[in-house]
Amino acid sequence: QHAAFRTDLSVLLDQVGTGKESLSFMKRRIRRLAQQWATAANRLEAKLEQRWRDQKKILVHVGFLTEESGDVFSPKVLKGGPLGEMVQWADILTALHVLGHNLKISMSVKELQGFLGVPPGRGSCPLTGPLPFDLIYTDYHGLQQMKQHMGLSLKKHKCHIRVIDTFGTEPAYNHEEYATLHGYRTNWGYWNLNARQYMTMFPHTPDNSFMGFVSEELNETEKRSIQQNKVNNMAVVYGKEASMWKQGKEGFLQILHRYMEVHGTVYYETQRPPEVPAFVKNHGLLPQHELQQLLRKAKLFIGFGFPYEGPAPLEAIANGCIFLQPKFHPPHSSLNHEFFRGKPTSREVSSQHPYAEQYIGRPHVMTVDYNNSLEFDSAIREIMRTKVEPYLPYEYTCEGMLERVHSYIQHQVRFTNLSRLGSTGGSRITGPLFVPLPNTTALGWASNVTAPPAWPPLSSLRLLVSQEGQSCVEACHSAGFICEPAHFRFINNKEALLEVQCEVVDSEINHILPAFSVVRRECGLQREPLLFSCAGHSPKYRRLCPCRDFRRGQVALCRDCL
Ligand code: U2F
Repeated sequence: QHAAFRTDLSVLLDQVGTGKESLSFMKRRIRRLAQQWATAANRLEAKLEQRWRDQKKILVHVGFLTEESGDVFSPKVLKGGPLGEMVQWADILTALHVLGHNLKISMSVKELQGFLGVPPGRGSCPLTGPLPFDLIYTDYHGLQQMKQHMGLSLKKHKCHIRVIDTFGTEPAYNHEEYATLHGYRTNWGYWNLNARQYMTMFPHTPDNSFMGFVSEELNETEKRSIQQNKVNNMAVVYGKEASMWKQGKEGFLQILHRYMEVHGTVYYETQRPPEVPAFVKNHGLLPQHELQQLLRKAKLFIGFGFPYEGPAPLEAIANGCIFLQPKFHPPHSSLNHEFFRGKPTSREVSSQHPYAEQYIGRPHVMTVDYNNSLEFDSAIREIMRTKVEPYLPYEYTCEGMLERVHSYIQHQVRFTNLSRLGSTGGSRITGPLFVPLPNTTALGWASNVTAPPAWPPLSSLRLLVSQEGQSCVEACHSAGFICEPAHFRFINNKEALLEVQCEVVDSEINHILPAFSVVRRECGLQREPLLFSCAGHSPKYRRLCPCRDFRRGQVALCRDCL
């Protein structure tokens, strides 16, 4: 059946259910953005020109909101607890509904069992028959619950699963045996999925798929009125929980206060939290739409280093604020910071919000060393002088999110075929892929590999060689491309190594491969497709990197990807 776009969200709102603050928060959000989604649906529909889209049977099982996982988030919704995850789930549900799919939503193990075909009350009998869904979106908690329910048959149905995973999971952590043997085992990883089945909140490591969320969009009239009504000396502090204001913040708050009126939206019960200085005008935790109003007036939205990578800075920038945030030197990661410890990634977080830093940047975003009071002081003065327009990257608009989710659903269907590397049939790749670029050695590549039709299409592939110690994420990025893990299978061969003078070509299980050592003239190919990794790097190796082009403002999609 064809998936017809939907602009009426009432059925979805009924499906979300009631009885918890988290659900009420999500429903308020869905209602508030309904018009914006409808407009986006109409635009994408026109853009796709009647193209056939399969209607999929989709189960969304939100594991972290189930009682069985402890649901620590719901009670904190009105108390300054994390809301980013709920923002994202609300938007995922809306996107799937608007795209016209056949949606079932589960927020408890009982509902999960019901949907997977075991009558409630019969306990956790393993699911044996065929899976009644084409796709299941869940999270790590939900995955654990599905394993308990489905037993061994989870393995068989694995390719249908998508895991919403805020900070991302790198391939080395995802491969159970490899993770266990090489010190990458964490509480979360090791599910042996294809790393692209993990879907993140921001485009972190391209090994995962970027799911994202949306932010409020403004029309031209609103943009103009915002610019006219900006209060040049008004700052809003990023941090809805008192603990985010703790320790060592007084110094730069004092500097800030010298120039600006400081506002906060910190949750409190009866009196001002002691962490929040008296000169701060604290509004208490605001409903989302009231926060947006506050941001429309403010000139500056200022981060103190936590929370990491949340939605709020994008909302602030979309409402015409400049986002000022601390640079992390050295970067924070699971190796050196409590918050990231045990997360299945070694990603180095270079500031409070690397996406804002790297994808948006000046004039909307300023990333400075907060320990240097001169630098901090001059940043504040620069911000007061600078005029900016409200800005929202296309990938965080409703249309951008619909476009991306649509593409994933229609095209990301090949996860089961990984082990059939080098199989015959499908499109034949010929001709050189040659990228003459500074700092990266260009390789002429003229192999006759045959492979199944690829998505992203092969026309997007650019082969690069990284520097020693450089990951493919960095190598591709520095050349204006993005690493594309789906293309690894096309470059993991001797032909791609043609211009490298290898004395030996080995094939091994190591997440750095394909790569070569210049000193030892050794080349290595990857033997385990699950370990193809954009993120991997090693000081001794130069890596072979499958890069691809991308659409401006929509990094998840290549130019010919839609
Ligand atoms: C991130 O979660 P947070 O919830 O801490 O992220 P924020 O950026 O602070 O805000 C999430 C939403 O909270 C809303 C705001 C954002 O959409 O509109 N909000 C509000 O409604 N009222 C207010 O007064 C202030 C904010 C991240 F998303 C999570 O994945 C992480 O777990 C967490 C920790 O790093 O940070």
